[in-house]
Amino acid sequence: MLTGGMERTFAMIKPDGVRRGLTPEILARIQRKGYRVVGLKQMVIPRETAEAHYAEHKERPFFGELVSFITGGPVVAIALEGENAITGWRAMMGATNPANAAPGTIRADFATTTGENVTHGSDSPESAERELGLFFKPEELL
Ligand code: RTP
Ligand code: MG
Repeated sequence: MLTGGMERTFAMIKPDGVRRGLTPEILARIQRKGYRVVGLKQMVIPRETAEAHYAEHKERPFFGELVSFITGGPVVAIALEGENAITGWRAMMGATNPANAAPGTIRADFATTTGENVTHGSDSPESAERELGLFFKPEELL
């Protein structure tokens, strides 16, 4: 097997997804795709972690709402490993706005609004490393 494109990425089931009981469905999709779960925990994100996670959006008008939403209930934080996992997981999620998400993607299948769009995925290798470091200690990745 070629392993040159092996990557780790940070995936998250957002509070709306957890609240709606979508965790098993989303984990099943990850398993069927063939990614390896190398870290997983259900947690309420501390405000400081949420602000750091979404720091790129600090000046955007929706930042306050975004931080309130993401800290407003438990999430499932997941470290995924697989061939091209960063872009592959983003492809499984679909576009940020569910109205633009391709059929069969998580956001097309389970979400109706941009604000509450069920999952998160790192958008680059740099983001993946940064976000995995925010949510997991090295010894939690197995
Ligand atoms: P994410 O970071 O959560 O995986 O989503 P993304 O890359 O597809 O989208 P991004 O541009 O990074 O935006 C982060 C999250 O902010 C919320 N958002 N709200 N009201 C709005 O116009 C707006 N725009 C973005 C969404 O929850 C989006 O996932
Ligand atoms: Mg993003």
